[in-house]
Amino acid sequence: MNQAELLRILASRDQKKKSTQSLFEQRLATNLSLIKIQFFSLYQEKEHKTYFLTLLETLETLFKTRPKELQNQDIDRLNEGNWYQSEQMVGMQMYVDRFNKDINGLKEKLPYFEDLGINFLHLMPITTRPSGENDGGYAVNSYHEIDSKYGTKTDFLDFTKKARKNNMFIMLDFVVNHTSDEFEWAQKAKEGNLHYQNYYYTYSDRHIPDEFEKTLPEIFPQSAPGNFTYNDEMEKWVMTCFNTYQWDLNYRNPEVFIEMLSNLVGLANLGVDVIRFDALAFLWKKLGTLSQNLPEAHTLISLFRLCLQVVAPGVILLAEAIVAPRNIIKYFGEGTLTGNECEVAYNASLMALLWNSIATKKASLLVKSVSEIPTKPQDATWVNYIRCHDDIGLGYDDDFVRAMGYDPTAHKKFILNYYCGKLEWSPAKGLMFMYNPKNGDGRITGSAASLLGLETALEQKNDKIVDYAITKILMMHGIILTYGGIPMIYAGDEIATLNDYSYEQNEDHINDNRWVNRPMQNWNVVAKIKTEKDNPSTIVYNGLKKMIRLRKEHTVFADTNNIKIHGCPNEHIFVFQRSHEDESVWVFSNFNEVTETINIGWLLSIGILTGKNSIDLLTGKSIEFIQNELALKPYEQLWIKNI
Ligand code: OTU
Repeated sequence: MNQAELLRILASRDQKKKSTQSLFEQRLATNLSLIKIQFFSLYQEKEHKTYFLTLLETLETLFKTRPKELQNQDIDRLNEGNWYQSEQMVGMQMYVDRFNKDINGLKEKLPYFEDLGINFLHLMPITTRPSGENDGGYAVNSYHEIDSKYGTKTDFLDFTKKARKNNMFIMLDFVVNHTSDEFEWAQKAKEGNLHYQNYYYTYSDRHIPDEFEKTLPEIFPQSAPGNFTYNDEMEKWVMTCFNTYQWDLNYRNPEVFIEMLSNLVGLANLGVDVIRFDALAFLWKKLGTLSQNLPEAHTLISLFRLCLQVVAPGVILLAEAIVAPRNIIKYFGEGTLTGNECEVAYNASLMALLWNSIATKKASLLVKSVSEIPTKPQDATWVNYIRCHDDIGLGYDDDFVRAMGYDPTAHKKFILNYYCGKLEWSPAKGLMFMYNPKNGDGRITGSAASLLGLETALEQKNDKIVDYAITKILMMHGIILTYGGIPMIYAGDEIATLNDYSYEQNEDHINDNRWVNRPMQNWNVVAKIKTEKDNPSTIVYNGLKKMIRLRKEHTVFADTNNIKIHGCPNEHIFVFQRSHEDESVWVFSNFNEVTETINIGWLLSIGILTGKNSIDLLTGKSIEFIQNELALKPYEQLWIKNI
């Protein structure tokens, strides 16, 4: 079957030819040959021809379901170019219920976002889920039925409509790797329906599961060891890489792909601008491998992207690939078959390296790692963040750690000890997440403020450490606001929220200490911002608000791959430069708890003008040199610009 043949099949259908119909045909024709190559590279042509025809029919049906207003927006977005790279983008992530009760409660808070300068929201899952443990909604019972605790579909459609009017962008998750064990397919599978058992990886005995276990790593080794769960009703083993109630979808079955494409479009049609592909590195499983980052997973993501290009081209994808630095950029489609995958990816490497720099008080590993990772494609961008709802994984490249003269295992242990209360001198207050004694791996949980020492400082009533913690919180956010990409602030961090230990009292959360960094938004603290000026929360809020404003005022902060990392001779100081045409801004961050200096000669060598010819945008003051040295106070940050 060739492309012309397929187009003929489509054209021969009894369809009224409207202008939207020709739009569909045009988009399909543009993407068809790639879609076809990729589809048949995953699913053998001989056996799966009819599925391909089903896919084409599905695309046409889906195209018709796209609301007119969103279709028009798609066209505007295509004309607009890469809107997501703009310096105007500033994001915040939140659980709708923990932020302000429900969708309508969230809508009431639009003025809060406007005050701070937020124009992009990542809402954690809001669709139906099992009533007990549900991984914060990442165990989905449906892909677009809104859970009644958040409101109704109408509430959400109203919300996205209002958001669009206010130039607010919305991101929702597409939990693409698994469904809950209560999802309709899982229920049918449990009833013995073989057709639906084939939507998951199900096995009647341990033979294949045991083979898989030889190479599959464990994601939640403490709370959900192993990667298979026995289901009594089905009397079969089912693959569950995450929690026991999250069943991995079997994308070797083309029907799963086609159905999930419809689910994806359903999500897009709610008026969502960015779709976060959750755990996408895990999409393809293969015996004898780690079953992460496999080429077939990339092809699958690319297929989703190309199909969405036909139906909803204004919607972009975010890759949640918390994997090794070199593997992350592949999710931009770099070096893969078509180059079409996600427009945005989490900068998990930067995130982990920033926490490394806080613990070591040095920027050296950060500088080495970010300078040696290949540049991302021109049209792609990062989500830069310091904290999210998950744990912090120590995704450092061991070769770089060795190059710094550290032993990777000992170094990992040091970082875990620093953050998880094992070092007396460390002000950080975090928890160990999913420690695996088999290999010494562990991850870290805790809120930004607690990890940066605010909780300890307040307990000790130590003003100096309180000041340091506040400065660190602002410095870390200053980096994600200027680094290049969309900064994503975790709700609560803008008011320096501490760890929330109440999860220990909740039986659905007790086994998952990520809940320590998923606090309820404290509106009492917010109410005091106007009156209590010296409060750490107020200082952080106002500091962030100012940095956000400054970001938006300078086009250098739009992401055009215009970043240059400088290896500062002072290893405690992280320096990078953002440039656009004749304008440059250099961001300096001191990771040490003492004052650090840099010689004027080095500043001149990277283009900074001296003699009152440069200013710090944050204070508006000119840069002072004392005896030919620039001094940065503990955790101080400068945004230097020549005038
Ligand atoms: C994602 O994260 C979500 O962000 C988590 O909240 C979910 O629990 C999970 O998927 C399952 O849906 O395991 O600890 O290596 O780190 O994809 C976080 C990648 C997670 C994983 C990441 C996953």
